[in-house]
Amino acid sequence: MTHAEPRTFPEGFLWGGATAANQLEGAFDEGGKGLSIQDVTPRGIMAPRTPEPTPDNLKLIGIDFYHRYAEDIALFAEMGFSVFRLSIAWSRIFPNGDDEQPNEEGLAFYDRVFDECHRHGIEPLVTISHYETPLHLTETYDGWVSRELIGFYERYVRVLFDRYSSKVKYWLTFNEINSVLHVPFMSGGIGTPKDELTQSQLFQAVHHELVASALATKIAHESYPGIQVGCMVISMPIYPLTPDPADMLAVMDADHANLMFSDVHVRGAYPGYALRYFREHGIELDITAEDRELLQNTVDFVSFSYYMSLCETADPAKKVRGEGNIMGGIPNPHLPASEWGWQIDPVGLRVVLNQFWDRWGKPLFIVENGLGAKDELVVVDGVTTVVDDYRIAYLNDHLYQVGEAVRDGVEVMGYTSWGCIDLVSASTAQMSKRYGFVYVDRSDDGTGTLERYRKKSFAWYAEVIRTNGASLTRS
Ligand code: BGP
Repeated sequence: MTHAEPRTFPEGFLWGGATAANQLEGAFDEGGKGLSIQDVTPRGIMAPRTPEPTPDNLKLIGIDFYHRYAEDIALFAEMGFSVFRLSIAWSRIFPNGDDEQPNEEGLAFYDRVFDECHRHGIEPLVTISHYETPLHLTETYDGWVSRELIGFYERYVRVLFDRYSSKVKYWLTFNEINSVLHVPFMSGGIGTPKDELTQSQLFQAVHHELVASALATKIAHESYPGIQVGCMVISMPIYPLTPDPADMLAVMDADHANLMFSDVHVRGAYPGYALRYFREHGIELDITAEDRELLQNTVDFVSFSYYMSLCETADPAKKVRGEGNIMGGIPNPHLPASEWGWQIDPVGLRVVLNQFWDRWGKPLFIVENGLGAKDELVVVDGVTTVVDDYRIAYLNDHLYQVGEAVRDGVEVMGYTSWGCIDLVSASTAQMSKRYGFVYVDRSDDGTGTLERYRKKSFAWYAEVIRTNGASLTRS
C-alpha cells in the first residue's frame, strides 16, 4: 500500500475576507434603502433598541463602504484575495421587505460592487440575510415567526439570482442560522422579547427559515446551474468540563442544538433527536407536506464561523456562563481569552473541520474567523500602521490547524477572515473591537477621518495567500 503525500492547501483554495452590509456600508438612508433592525440597535444585540435611528449608532455610517468600496476592494486585491464575502442589505433591495417591486438603485449598487471585484479577479461570496432583516418585517410580521416571511424571502432571492447569477457563484442563505435560538431578534428579526417567546414560536421561526433556505437552494439548482448554495452556521466545539458521563451527555445535547440546523440542510429532514426534543418539550410545529418536500433540497457545501470553543457540564453549581459569547457555555480553564472574553482555541478549528467532514462529507468553507482586538495606530519608518503581532499569531495558529485538517483529508474550499477591514462589531456595536488587516480611522464616539491604513498583518496575510499557506508556521 502506498501512502499519498501529505496534502497542504489545495490548489484553487479560496483566500479572502468577510464582511456584512450593516457593519460596513453605512449610507443607511441612501439609494432608496429602507430601515433594517440594525438601524435601531445602536448598542449591539444585547441592548435595547431605539424607536428611530439615533446618531450614536455607528452602523448608520459604518466605514462608509457604500462610497469607498472601490478603494477597499483594491486593498483586498493588493493582498491577493481570490474571494470576498459580503452580504446584501435586504432593505436596499426591498425597503420594507414585503414590497412588490425591488429598488433598482439598490440592485445597481451591488452590480457596481461585484463588477469591481471581478475587475480584480475576486469572486464574491454573498450572504443573502446577515442579521439585517428589514425593520418593517419585524414590526408587522414579528419576523420569521410568521410563515409569510418565506414568500418575501423567496421574492428577494429570485430577484438576486436573476440579477447576479452570472456575477456571483457562491451564496449563503442565512448568516449563522443556528444563532436564532440565542438571539431571536438579531438573527430572526423576531420582535417579541426572548423571554416572552414560546418554544413553539421560536422553533416555528426556525422551521420557516429552514424551509426558506431549502427553497433558495431549489431555485438555484433548478434555474441557475452555475451557482452553489451553502448553509452558514456558528461552529463551536463543546468539550465536557469533566469526564463524568453526565457532562458528556450535556455536551451531546448542546451539540445537537447547534448541529440540527446543518443536519436539516445537508440531510433534508429533521433528525430523530430533534423530533424527540419537540415531543418532550410540548413543541408543536406547523410542518406541511410541501415543507417536508422542500427540505429535501440540500446544500452544496457547509460554511461556518469559528471563533471559540466552550465547555459544558451537567452540574448546575459549575454552570457559569462565559463572557462575551452569544451561545453561553462555560469557559475552558486551559485556554486564554481575547480582550472581549472570547476564548482562543486554534485546535478547536481542526476538531470542528473533522467533525463536520465526518458527519456530512460536504465541502467546507470557513467564512468567519479572527481576533477582535484594540489596535493602536503608530508611525514606523514614516508609515502609519498598526503593529498587530497578536492578530498575526491568532490567524497563523488557526490557519495552521486548517492545514492540519486538510492533511487529515478534510475538503476545505476556502477561508475568509472576519472583518478583513475594520468595521462595526455585531455584538457590541463598537468600532474599537477591530478584526481587520486594514485599519479604519473611526472611534467609538463616531469621530475620525475614515482614512484606511495597512496594518502589519496586511503584508503577513498577503504572503500567506501568495504561498498558498506554505508560509504558516507551527506554533
Ligand atoms: C459573528 C457575526 C458577524 C461578526 C462576528 C464577530 O457572529 O456573523 O457579523 O460581527 O461574529 O462578532 P463581533 O462583531 O461581535 O465581534
